[in-house]
Amino acid sequence: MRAMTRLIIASNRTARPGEARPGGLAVALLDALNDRGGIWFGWSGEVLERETRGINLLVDGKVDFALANLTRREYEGYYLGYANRALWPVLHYRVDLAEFDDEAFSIYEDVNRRFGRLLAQLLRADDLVWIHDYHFFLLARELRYNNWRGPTGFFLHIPFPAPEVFAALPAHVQIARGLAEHDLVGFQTRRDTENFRRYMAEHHGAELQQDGWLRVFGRRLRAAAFPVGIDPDEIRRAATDASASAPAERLGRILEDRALVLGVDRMDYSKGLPQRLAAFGALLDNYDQLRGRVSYVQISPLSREEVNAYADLREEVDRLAGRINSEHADLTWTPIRYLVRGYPRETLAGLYRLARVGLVTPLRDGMNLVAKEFVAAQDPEDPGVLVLSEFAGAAEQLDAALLVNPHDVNAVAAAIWRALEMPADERIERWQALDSVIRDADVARWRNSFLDALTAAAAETRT
Ligand code: GDG
Repeated sequence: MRAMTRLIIASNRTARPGEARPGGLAVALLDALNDRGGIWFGWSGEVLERETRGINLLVDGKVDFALANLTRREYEGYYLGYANRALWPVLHYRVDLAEFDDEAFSIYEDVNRRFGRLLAQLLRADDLVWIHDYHFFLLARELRYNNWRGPTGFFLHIPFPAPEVFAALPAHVQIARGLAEHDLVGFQTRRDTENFRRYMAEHHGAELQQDGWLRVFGRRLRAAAFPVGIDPDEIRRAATDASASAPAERLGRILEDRALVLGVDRMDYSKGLPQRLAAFGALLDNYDQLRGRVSYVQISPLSREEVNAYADLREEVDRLAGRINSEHADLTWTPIRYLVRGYPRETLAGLYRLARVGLVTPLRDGMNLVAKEFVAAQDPEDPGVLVLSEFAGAAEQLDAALLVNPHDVNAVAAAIWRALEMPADERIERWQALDSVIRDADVARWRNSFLDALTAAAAETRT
């Protein structure tokens, strides 16, 4: 019997053995690697002051972790500079926040080249290569340059914006050429997929064919949507586990009979935190009967603090939370608990379950897994209500949530009010619809459908 093809995953960060328990997505990728055997290739997380070459191999059962370090200059140019100061904002429609620096792009290119050469050395003829996310737009190009001809897929975890926005990137042509080197390019939503196809047609004369296929730059490739899912059972177990319920119970006692409104987001300008706080402020202004009856907990672990836009955001959110509290609090009630730190996964799951309302209102989001985790953690007999931004990728699937425009502060306030007042039968009905979506489109289905589509696409491009 022929051995199963090895799976090779490339992503900027990996879930290497011995690190803090990774979330559902990393576990799902690890499961696939454990099934087939393979390599997880990426950055080690180490930044070295001096030159760094080569790769560290860590072997864990059937999985090899192949990790490369970055120099300080690479970390600043590739990671902070290009990936986080140019690509992240533009792909989230924030051209206003983007910093375009030719040197940063050239370091990004160099890191993709160096990593591509390192990865090419590890590949065997019948491997299957799956590249993740915007850090590695140019990796496949380097693999091809190093004579790698095997099946190669790419998945973008963040939005692919409207063509007019994507084309603002000074290097968009190089990136388009890089993407065209894959057999399959996967996106979170149908909208992202359409944006990509329209961009390829309008800017590069791509011929758009049936079933997501396109012909461009002398190659044929397929673009399709594969919405990322979660492992609902893992979250449900965590939410009902004792270790989760202990902190949630403590919080429950502090809240007494106040309704909990919960937000959980990395501190990132894509998540719409200032708008959300303003909406909560408007809720308190507009519905006086809520005074003392509702408590909003916002958990926001810091990220990318070295990027100015993130430091500015933190200041703005600090200021807004402080102001709303000072306007509305009294001796026995603080409306907002704003926590700039992370919590263990179990604790989060317990809090999701305790919450009456889950507030997920990003201005743009590839998918948003918090929305799905919130649904999975609910008590089926007494579920909370999800208030979800129409600009999260998840809205394409979770249309039984209360969908809102996160920029419309009064409308978000009204949706929170409606969620707080919603009768049990409507809550249950909406929750059942949401739960059946997240169960059906779970993370295993995401992974398997991508890998099947990649195998099929590669077979087709080679006939
Ligand atoms: C990108 C895309 C896309 C959050 N706070 C804590 C914590 N988390 C966990 C959540 C969730 C994950 O982090 C966040 O995932 P999201 O999907 O919400 O957002 P991004 O980090 O921006 O992820 C996004 C995703 O990639 C996958 O494709 O959905 O659109 O932007 O799992 O639970 N986990 C712990 N403590 C925290 O305080 N342990």
